[in-house]
Amino acid sequence: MFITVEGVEGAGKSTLMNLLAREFERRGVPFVRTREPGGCGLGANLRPLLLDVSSSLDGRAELFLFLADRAQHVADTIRPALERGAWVLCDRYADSTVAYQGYGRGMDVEVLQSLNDYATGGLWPDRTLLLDLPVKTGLERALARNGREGLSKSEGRFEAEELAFHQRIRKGFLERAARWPERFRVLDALRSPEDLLADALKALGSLPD
Ligand code: Z5A
Repeated sequence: MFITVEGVEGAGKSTLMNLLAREFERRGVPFVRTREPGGCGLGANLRPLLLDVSSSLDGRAELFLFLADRAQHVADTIRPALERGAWVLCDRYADSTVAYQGYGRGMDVEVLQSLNDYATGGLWPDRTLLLDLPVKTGLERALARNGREGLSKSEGRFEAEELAFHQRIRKGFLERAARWPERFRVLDALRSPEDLLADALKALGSLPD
């Protein structure tokens, strides 16, 4: 089972991933936890280029770096895990490319859909948990977390975008969820982490107890 967690900045994806991972361990479910960008060796090298505020990437160059990361990630990590019967829990994946580079940066979303197909060999998640909340709340949460944890501002290239950029991304995610209702589950990210975990487990359905 291939599960992705998506959403705007500060929606709570990492927090939910932590809780889900703990729950999978408790239930003895074999799983691999991973993320994009940076879930494989190539991605770890690309991540600073993609997120560093000081890198001035052309939009198309940015797109192909995300796609290169994804192609390698699928080949090295995701497909092998699925083939040996493990669950894969991935923080962001192909829907982020359509939301950010498509709705956010204005690239053609149907072209991006095809490029994602090509990069992944047609591998789409079985279930996508979309954590939805007003973008202002998400950005406030992300900023507060960065301040508290003293995180480097060098990873803030996307956070630094204007509010309208993030609003287009939220809209993009929601449109995708409406287009593929069998794959997506939209979760209210304003709920507490514990309530969100319960919602997520319900949305996943077939986990052993
Ligand atoms: N990107 C792209 O453009 N194209 C692509 O194809 C891909 C990605 C794959 C990756 O950044 C960036 O790359 C991303 C999109 C772009 N944009 N940015 N930035 P990243 O991996 O560094 O970060 P992220 O994926 O965006 O995660 P995030 O926004 O930094 O955070 P999060 O994981 O969603 O949230 P969190 O860290 O779990 O929580 C944030 C804070 O809120 C924290 O203090 C929590 O304690 C708090 N929190 C969490 N949940 C709750 C609830 N339920 N209630 C209250 N407070 C909460």
